[in-house]
Amino acid sequence: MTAEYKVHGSVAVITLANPPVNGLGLSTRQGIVDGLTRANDDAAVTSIVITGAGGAFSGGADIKEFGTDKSLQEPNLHSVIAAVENSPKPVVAAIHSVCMGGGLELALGCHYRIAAPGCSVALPEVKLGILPGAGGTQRLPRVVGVEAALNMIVSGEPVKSELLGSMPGQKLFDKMAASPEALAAEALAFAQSVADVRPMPLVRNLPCKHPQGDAYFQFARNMVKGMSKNFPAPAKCVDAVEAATKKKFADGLLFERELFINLMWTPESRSLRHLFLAERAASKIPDVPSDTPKRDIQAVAVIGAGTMGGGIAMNFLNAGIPVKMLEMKQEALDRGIATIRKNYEAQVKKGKLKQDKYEQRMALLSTTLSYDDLKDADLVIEAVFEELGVKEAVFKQLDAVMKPGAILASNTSTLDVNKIANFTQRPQDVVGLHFFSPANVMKLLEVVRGDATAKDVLATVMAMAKKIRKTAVVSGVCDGFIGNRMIEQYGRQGGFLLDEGCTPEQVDKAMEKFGMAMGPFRMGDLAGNDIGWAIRKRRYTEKPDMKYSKTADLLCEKGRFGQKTGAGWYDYVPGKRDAIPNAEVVKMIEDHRASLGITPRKISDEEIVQRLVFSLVNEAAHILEEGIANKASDIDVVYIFGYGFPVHRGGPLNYANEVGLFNVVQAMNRFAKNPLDDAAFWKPAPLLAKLAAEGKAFN
Ligand code: T1G
Repeated sequence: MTAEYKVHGSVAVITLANPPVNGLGLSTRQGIVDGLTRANDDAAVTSIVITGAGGAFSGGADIKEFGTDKSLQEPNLHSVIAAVENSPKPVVAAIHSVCMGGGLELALGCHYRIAAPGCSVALPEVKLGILPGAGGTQRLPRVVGVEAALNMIVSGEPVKSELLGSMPGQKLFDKMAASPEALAAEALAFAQSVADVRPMPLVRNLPCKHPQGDAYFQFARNMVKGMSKNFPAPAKCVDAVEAATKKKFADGLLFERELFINLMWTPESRSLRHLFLAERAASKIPDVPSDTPKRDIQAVAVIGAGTMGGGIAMNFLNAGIPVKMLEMKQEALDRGIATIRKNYEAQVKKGKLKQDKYEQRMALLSTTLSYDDLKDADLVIEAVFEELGVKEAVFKQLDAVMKPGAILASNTSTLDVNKIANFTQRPQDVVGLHFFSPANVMKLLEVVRGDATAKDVLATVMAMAKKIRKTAVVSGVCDGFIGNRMIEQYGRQGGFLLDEGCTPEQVDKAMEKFGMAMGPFRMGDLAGNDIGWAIRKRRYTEKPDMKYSKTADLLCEKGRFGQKTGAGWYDYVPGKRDAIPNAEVVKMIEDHRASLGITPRKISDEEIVQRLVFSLVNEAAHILEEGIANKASDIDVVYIFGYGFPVHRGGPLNYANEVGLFNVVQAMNRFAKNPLDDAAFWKPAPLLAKLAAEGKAFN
């Protein structure tokens, strides 16, 4: 049982013990009910305390149980809370560290609550596309007030216990413990002190009103509408809290339950729950045990003070880790430092960073022109020009000066990490750390595992990624790793669509309506069309039979590289990012189409979305088959955190599962019949074909 029972004098203590966060899974729920029964059957016991072992009171319902019978099996959370409220002896919740979701709802069902300071208190269900489903929307407004409760429920953000405990008129906490260490003893004393108090207080019996209810909830609906594009849950949170002010408690509970169950089955909630677990699963590498010893990273060196090098350095400075930057010339160093300063000063100006924090971070940054000065760094990250010869020179120098055990990382976005590792005598210490631009902003980090990369190096960089607040995904070595390899197919489809009759604007609008942060052509203009041009030029020699539209090359031959040249697929006004359609570009596309003898056809948004997204899916299936990615959910994480794939779709493979792999393959078979497309590419990857034939999904 994942709940322990122990009697201290006349107080029975039920301790939730379901690591890591005391999720209220079936076994824990059963343990609470059994503990209550034992306590109420024991004449020597006069009051009861419920608390949590380890680093949490409770992180809420067990997310891993969602969608399984266990999550609904009795005693479900409603029944547990009813058992607490109906206990003939008073039940005191002693909360600390983390009290979230169903954990807070359990505490709200108790007769009393005592909290340690520093506890994060939240109802974060909205972040999973649902709403509190065990009375949170009905009880929380009764103890902290309607507006504070609605803010917490719609935002899902944690509030510190001491702040809630100091709110005038609050009834959430009957007592604040002096400290987390004092909580246990104070809870026992408090439980003894209320043993004979009758009637025992119940949150459900408290009134719940708002003086200007209709006006306030109308205001709340307007506010929520703006923030919840693509997500139904926030608006339902408002409905549920409004019900608390208008319905009897029991009716409000039923109304909440109905909203909860409906939201649970929305694709948006499935996507959010998938991503919650996917992001955490990404840090687990199948053949690298979680207890693998990690190397100590106290000092970092960055080679190259350009855009990437500067952004990479900032991540470590932000985490309080000293960085030494190396360049070939002083003026390059000066430029790099100036850019870092400019970035921080912009944050200070916006009030996102305090001046003293900015100065602390800059104090951790030093520069040098000499490799010898890097020898004490524990990790060095190379961010120089993307050319193998340049990397070779750098890694040979690093191999000569870096201390034994230092980790040598390359920020390469396409080059072969095995080749780079073999420029050194220590390939086991070499790894790829592919940051995404802007490196100090984008959360995604592709950790590229070379054939020789040591397991402790992987464990170290995965832990380091969490420390610098990156979401890291392990990739094997191939051209483009996971994200860029897939985006190349996505870009190819975009080109074919132009040849067949679309304008850049039509394709972009279709993808932005699907939910992409940016369509492929606006994204090309942002990243620089010359990057794709360079890759295609390489492809034309490496893979001469790979089919490409020539339109993008025609655009680049005009020097239209995108925002950085003021014009690309679209025109740009200096200082603004608005993409302004350009008639000449459209004419260039039409003329090129005519030169190919193609009669343009009207292409639906649905076909645009399917060809672009399913091209990602098919390439991803190959990546999985080849073992480049460890699991399907890792690929979704890459696309959500690195390429602006819509969160409410859960990632390309989650989306394919929602469409149904049978339907994905059917669509691909249709695309393969299009003579202007690439039939060979649309042959379903064997893994995809197998899953579709078996009626299965990417797991
Ligand atoms: N259920 C199951 N596992 C959970 C969990 C949960 N609620 N919360 C965290 N974990 C696991 C997580 O998967 C990871 O596992 C480990 O704990 C550490 O997580 C009826 C229905 C609690 C603030 O949404 O916000 O109650 O990877 O890396 O940074 O109304 O986890 O080690 O195997 O995030 O210290 C509502 C979600 C549920 C809270 C801790 N509760 N969790 O953060 O660690 S719905 C939530 C968090 C609900 C009721 C409804 C955070 C945390 P692994 P971590 P952390």
